[in-house]
Amino acid sequence: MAKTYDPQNIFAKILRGEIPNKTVLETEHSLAFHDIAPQAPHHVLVIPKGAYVCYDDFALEASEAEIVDFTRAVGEVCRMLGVQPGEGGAGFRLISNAGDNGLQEVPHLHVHILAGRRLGRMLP
Ligand code: D5M
Repeated sequence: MAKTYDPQNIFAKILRGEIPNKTVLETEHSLAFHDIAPQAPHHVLVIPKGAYVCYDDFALEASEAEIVDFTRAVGEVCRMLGVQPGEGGAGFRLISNAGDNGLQEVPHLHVHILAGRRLGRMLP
C-alpha cells in the first residue's frame, strides 16, 4: 500500500462534483479531463474513480474491471484526440508521477496524456 488516501485531494473533489472540470471522457470506472495547466497542445488527465493514490495501490487493490476500464480509457482518449501513432496521429506520451521522488502533486492516481507537439527527451 502506498500511503493513506486523502479524500480531500483535488481530484476526489472533482469526482464528487465539488469543483468543475472539462470532461473529455467518462466511463464506468474512469474520468478523463483537461489539465488545468497544459504542458502541450493536448494535455489530458485520466483518473480512476476509485480511491487510489498511485499505480502501486491501484495494481494491488483495483478490480480487473477497473484496471481494464482505466487502461482502455487512456487509449480511447488518445483516439479521440487523434494522436494515436500510425493512424494519422503523431504519437503521445503517458506520464504517471508517484510519490515525493516522482514529484506527484495530487495524491490520486492519474495518467497525463501529452501530445500535439514534439516532446523533449525525458530520459538520458
Ligand atoms: O500533476 C497534477 C496535475 O494536476 C498538474 O498537471 C495540474 C493538474 N491539476 C491540478 N488541479 C487541477 C484541476 N482542478 N483541474 C485540472 N487539472 C488540475 P502531478 O502529476 O500530480 O504533478
